[in-house]
Amino acid sequence: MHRQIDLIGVPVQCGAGRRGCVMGPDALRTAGLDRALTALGHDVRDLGNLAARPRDAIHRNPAIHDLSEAAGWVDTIQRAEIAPDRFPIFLGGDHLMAAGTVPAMAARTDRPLFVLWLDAHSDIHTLDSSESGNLHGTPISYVTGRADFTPHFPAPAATVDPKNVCMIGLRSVDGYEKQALAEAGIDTADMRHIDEHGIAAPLRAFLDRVRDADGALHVSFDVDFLDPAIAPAVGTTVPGGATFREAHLAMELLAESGLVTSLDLAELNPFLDDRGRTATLLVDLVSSLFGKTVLDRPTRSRL
Ligand code: HAR
Ligand code: MN
Ligand code: MN
Ligand code: MN
Repeated sequence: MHRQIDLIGVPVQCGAGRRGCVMGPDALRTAGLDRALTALGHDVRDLGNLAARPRDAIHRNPAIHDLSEAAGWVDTIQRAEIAPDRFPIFLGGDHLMAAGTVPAMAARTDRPLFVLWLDAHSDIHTLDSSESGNLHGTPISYVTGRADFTPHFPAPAATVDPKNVCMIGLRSVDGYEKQALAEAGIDTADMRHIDEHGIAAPLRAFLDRVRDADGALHVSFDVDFLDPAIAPAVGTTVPGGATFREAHLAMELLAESGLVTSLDLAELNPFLDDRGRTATLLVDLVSSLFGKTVLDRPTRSRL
């Protein structure tokens, strides 16, 4: 499928506990994301980076840091002009970016928005429950509307039904988050599930749901979804992540589905990379998501 793609840099780093994600968009550019997509026959524009102005915000939880800057980013991303007919790839930036991109994508479409959250973490803390104070651990609560983040953050431009969120790759979920996931009715496949059933089973089941609902699908890809042995450039590595093969299979199934309408590449911290190998791997995975294959095969649309 030929796509019209916009690359949009979102160099937010204040949501993470360590600095470096500010360089993420440029590392993805340096690794050749635009060239790889162009070589696959897509039409690619690089729209450069967004820039945020802080909006005044303070919160009673003393752990929360950089709230004003974070609120500025969430506001800026949701106000960004995003072409309705093109496929945006948001180049992060830490995962706080999703508090901007997901509401923006939900507001952009008339169809129900579904979110595939590929991550070691569930990022479902609230401003009150966060113990680390790292706001990249909170976007799911904000975008589903399960917690009110106003007046600190702007009200989300649109929210996502938590039942339309599927998380794959989980392996670092604390007690608060475990309960929140269950209460919200979020679809989850943790690493044990993947070990037992493979990555294709939960992903295909979710894609069937998206198709049946005629939904739009936003994929939010956190680099720590991947095993740290293949993707060291992330501040919050957790052992036991998705392998090279599992990640490629997931991208190929997503490509085959034809359902994906937008993508986040989150948490790449080039300061921690090993000669650009994580950024290069991401470009390769995105290529698979945009149609790169080994051999052609008859499309299998349903299980
Ligand atoms: N639950 C932890 C916290 O609140 C982990 C934060 C999330 N880290 C990420 N996001 N990299 O996926 O701090
Ligand atoms: Mn995350
Ligand atoms: Mn994570
Ligand atoms: Mn099915």
